[in-house]
Amino acid sequence: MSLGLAPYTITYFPLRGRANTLRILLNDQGQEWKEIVVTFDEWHKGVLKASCAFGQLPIFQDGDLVLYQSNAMLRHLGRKHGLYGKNDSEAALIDMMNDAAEDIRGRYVTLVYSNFDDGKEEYLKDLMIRLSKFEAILANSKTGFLVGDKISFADYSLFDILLTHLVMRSSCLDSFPNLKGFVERMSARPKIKAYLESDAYTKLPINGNGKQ
Ligand code: GTB
Repeated sequence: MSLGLAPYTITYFPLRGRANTLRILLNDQGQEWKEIVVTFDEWHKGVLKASCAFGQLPIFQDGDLVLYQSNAMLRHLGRKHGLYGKNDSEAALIDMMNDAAEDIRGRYVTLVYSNFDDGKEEYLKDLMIRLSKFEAILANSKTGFLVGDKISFADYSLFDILLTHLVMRSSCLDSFPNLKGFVERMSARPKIKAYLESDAYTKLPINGNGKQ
């Protein structure tokens, strides 16, 4: 994972958070990368934050290219590793799927960092509506992927956000057989399976405030 010749570097907190989809994708694609772990103490000194384009982590480096914004990183890897569909129409649909997964993630982050204990039950009700939309999309998929006949970066995004919500409420997919099947298939991909069983995954909290 972090050999000297790794072309990629992820700089992030010791969290799953916004780096986990990237790590799942890179593992599944057999890529190597280096991790630079930033402690919260280091971050609060403010020097690194001031140097970040938008004042936030993660940072993703691909040689001389330095990226901020986790979804731009996913799209970059999508383009580089054949995870962005086979034509412009599929690419547009993959963007759409990733944006819908991001809508869920954004709401999740707001809940976790602002109103977790009081807002959780209301949040889960809304989540069910959002998940039902993905359930219908997968029910219509002939391949089990969100778009086309091949995995895309949006599949990794959806998978990660589903794993996160299974931690929050282990029954959240019980009425969504297609989403359940999707999680099972993604989890069984050999490199993803190995990653999900590794300390690199199991020992990291999802969020920085102990909520999950
Ligand atoms: N839009 C940016 C991106 O996608 O990269 C958002 C980046 C961001 O929110 N970074 C946060 C940060 O740097 C850490 S991720 N905070 C420090 C600061 O602002 O000073 C927080 C987080 C935790 C867990 C999830 N999750 O589970 O999905 C998502 C985000």
